[in-house]
Amino acid sequence: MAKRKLSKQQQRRIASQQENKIQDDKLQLDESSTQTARIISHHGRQLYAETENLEKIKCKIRQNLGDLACGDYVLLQQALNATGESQNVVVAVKERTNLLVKTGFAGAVKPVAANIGQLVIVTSLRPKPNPYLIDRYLTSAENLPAKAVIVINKVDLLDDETKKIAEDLTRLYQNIGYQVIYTSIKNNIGIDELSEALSNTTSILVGLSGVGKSSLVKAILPKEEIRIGATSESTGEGKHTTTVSALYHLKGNGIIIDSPGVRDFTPINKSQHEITHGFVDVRKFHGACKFANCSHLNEPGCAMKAAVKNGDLNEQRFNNYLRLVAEFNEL
Ligand SMILES: Nc1nc2c(ncn2[C@@H]2O[C@H](COP(=O)(O)OP(=O)(O)OP(=O)(O)O)[C@@H](O)[C@H]2O)c(=O)[nH]1
Ligand SMILES: [Mg+2]
Ligand SMILES: [Zn+2]
Repeated sequence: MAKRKLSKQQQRRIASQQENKIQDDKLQLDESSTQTARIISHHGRQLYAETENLEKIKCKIRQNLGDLACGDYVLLQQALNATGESQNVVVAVKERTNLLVKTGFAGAVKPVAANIGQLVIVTSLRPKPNPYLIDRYLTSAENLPAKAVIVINKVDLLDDETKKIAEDLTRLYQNIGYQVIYTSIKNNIGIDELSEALSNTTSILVGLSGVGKSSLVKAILPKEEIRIGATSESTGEGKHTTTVSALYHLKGNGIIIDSPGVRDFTPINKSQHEITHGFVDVRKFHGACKFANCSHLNEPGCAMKAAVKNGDLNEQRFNNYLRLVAEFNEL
């Protein structure tokens, strides 16, 4: 098969990545300079890490380290480059507690952020919340594992229609044990409650472009330089303003990572079992069906279908579960 030709943009990207990586045989590392740092942003050739005393350092990357992600803990060493200048080099990545990934172009798996304690799933009234997207993010959180919180932003835009949407969402997710926070940047609602929910862990804000993730970070940390983007007048969708995950310190003991908005998000599940585990309300009925290999579609004695009928399991959640399983099986 003929090799696919790389586009100019791809060639440039590969060249710049190569330029940023240092071949080991040209490295003169100073081991006495070793220090631990955490990656605060990483994009193509640009990598910034923060040392334990909160110094921000631009770094080069040693070859063959694999993918690095915002939130990774790394070891830095100083090294002399060919012209005798000292530079900081990432020489090793510490073991991760977890890694949030997403599927990129042509199904490629792309790291989003590492060592995450909490997923903050940000939705808004414009663009409207998509419960299936929320459920897919929740499965990721359950499997990372990480805590999950749901934010409904832009509540200043509440009207009769969106009020019902917001109330239904809140009831649904609170019933199964998730915290739901209403926020508005415009009317300064819920910012304190959100800040409180972010303490003592590393949280990442995820969700569609334009829901206001960066605006929330900016509201909590007004001094940080953070880009906020306009949304489309007609659809309310964002224009993918944030392009790189970036990590910030909160005043208390928390860390927040702002991430680029998505068009869609498909969790990378390794098995159907992971999907079941990802639905906290569905998994309670796992193993209770009459047939051990029940597909929960038409078999008699299905405990999940019975639970939906009795009102013990929300129908929309169950349908989203079946939909995710069906999509997984199609792959
Ligand atoms: N009415 C209203 N608008 C808001 C609120 N929060 C954010 N916005 C607006 O929503 C738009 C998008 O905000 P961003 O913070 O850039 O959204 P984002 O989620 O970071 O978007 P990406 O970086 O593209 O993923 C901007 O025009 C904000 O001013 C809010 O509470 N109410
Ligand atoms: Mg943003
Ligand atoms: Zn069943």
